[in-house]
Amino acid sequence: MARPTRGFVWRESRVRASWLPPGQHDIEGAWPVLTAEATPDIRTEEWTLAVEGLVEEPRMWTWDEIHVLPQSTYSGDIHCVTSWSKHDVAFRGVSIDALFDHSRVLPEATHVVGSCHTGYTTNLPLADVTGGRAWVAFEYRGEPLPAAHGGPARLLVPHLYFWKSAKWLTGLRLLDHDEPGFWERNGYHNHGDPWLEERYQGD
Ligand SMILES: Nc1nc2c(c(=O)[nH]1)N[C@H]1C(S)=C(S)[C@@H](COP(=O)(O)O)O[C@H]1N2
Ligand SMILES: [Mo]
Repeated sequence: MARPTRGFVWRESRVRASWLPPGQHDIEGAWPVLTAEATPDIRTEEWTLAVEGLVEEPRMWTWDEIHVLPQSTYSGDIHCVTSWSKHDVAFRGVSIDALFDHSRVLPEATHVVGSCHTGYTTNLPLADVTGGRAWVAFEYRGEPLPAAHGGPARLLVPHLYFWKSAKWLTGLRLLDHDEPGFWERNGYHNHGDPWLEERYQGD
């Protein structure tokens, strides 16, 4: 009778799941809070998001206005540079494409800087936030995004390390050059692709 031995089970548990990028482990049910600042208390009535810089129509969105835009869901995984990954998350929000359709990005724009209520910033190539790969997310599993996780709304760029997903997002600024953000100026990789292990400067 082919019953798995202890040794068999031991080896199986060390087979890395295919959804995990190199050097990452599964955090399973948990969702750690990683915040450099104190969690701000932002009421939706006072929430705004600016889309500015190299766009034809700079625009400040209120909570009600952004909720008129088409919504979409990201179902997939997230990867923190500190090595935890979370499988099968489900965020809902408005794609950055939907915001940019409205503001019409100028042809010279190449990069975006996301900024936060707290002063935290992160930089991204324009190509990484367009094409249905980035959102302003305001729901997690059908519930309002908790404040500790960036609520009322955060940037979500799940194909890059999670530090790019700026919590308490207040603005997206389009630039014709790159402008490293908070962690990018402090030793972290400028791009942050988990599949290429772009963790630190020089990786
Ligand atoms: N404003 C702000 N956004 C932030 C951070 C932060 O410290 N401040 N931390 C980043 C990092 S390193 C990670 S891993 C994720 C953590 O999000 P979570 O606390 O919801 O897990 O948020 C990112 N966005
Ligand atoms: Mo992180």
